Amino acid sequence: MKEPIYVTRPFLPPLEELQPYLERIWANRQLTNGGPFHQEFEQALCDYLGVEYISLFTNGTLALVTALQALRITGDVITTPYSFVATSHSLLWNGIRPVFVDIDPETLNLDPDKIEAAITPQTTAILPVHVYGRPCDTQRIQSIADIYGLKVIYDAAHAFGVEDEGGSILRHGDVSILSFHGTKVFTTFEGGAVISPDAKTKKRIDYLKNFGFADEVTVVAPGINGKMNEFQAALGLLQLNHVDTALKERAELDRQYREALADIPGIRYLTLPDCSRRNYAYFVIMVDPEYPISRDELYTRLRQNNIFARRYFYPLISNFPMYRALPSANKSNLPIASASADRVLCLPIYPGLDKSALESTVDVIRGGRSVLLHGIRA
Ligand code: T4K
Repeated sequence: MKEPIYVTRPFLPPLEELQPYLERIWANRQLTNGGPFHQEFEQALCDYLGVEYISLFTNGTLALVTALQALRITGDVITTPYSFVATSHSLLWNGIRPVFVDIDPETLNLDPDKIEAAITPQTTAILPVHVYGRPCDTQRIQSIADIYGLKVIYDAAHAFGVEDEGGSILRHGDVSILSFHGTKVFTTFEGGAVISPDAKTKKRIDYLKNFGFADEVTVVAPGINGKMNEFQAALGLLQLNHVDTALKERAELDRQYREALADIPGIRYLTLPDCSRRNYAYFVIMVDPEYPISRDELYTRLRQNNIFARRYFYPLISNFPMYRALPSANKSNLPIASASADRVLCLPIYPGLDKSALESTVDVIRGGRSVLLHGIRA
């Protein structure tokens, strides 16, 4: 049996590079609660990403839940159904009602043309996602938010290192959140962060992630435990030494896929996002109706060949039981998101993916065509 080829694999630096970090943790015995690695990693990340205020979290979901708390978001929030379920779950965890708005067919991000029609007196914020690390139309979203007095919280879980002409895309909106999960381009195994625009917001978020403690005897809010521990922070510092090399490798794999898949009828890949620095977090294809077999048949065919592509993001969030009764979850309100969820397939892309694995993936996709030519369905 061939080695499985997964949609992603974490990039792990040489094990011996971890040793000195572990020795420091063992020596000073500060394991969590804002220890030295936590402080160092927060600063190093600010420098790397080109932002001023970062609060580290134990994962991206708690970062998002806490960011919404910190901004005191209530009522209804406009968001995309085309994302990982944590995006909408963070709203429910805050007693907020998600209002789903359709996506743009090119970027697969929230369609700014459709946001205004969904705003009501209950709307307090917009929660867009830079899906696959492809920047949202941040200018249009901000101008709508300004007109209607709404906050903007960016779920930037996929967008580590992405920049537009003005710098990091994490600077947009009222806050942005990142995920450093093991499946992400930059990982601390589990981990996340909130990027704030000013010291005041960061301070409030830092209270909230530490039970609401302002000092040893003062609790200013019903906070949660969202703290990143020293081991995670050490992993982050170590990863930062290698992230540029990892992103370069991803860029090369992305280029190879584009070249290899260019002439397969019915297979369409997304155009490169329009930004000055990309992170190549996912390689996304759409299996269109002219492709001889369905998306799900291709997905199964890849699995039969030990290639574990993923249907991110199918089903749509709006189809899950806790959301589907919402009026905005109706399929007729979300035609582009529904069609995209039915066609999408994310192909394996990660540093260390060897050329032969990429070629096998492309061969199976090409095979879908020859299968039809020979009159056999997968
Ligand atoms: N917002 C958005 C837009 C998100 O995409 C996410 C997370 C969040 C918010 C929340 O952030 P976190 O709270 O997670 O920090 C994964 C991840 O669990 C999730 O972090 C991620 N998005 C989502 C898109 O994908 P699964 O269930 O698809 O992962 P899993 O375990 O099936 O892994 C996929 C493949 O990756 C495996 O087939 C093999 C490989 N893998 C995975 C892990 C965990 C490894 O090689 N090593 C590993 O340790 O959800």
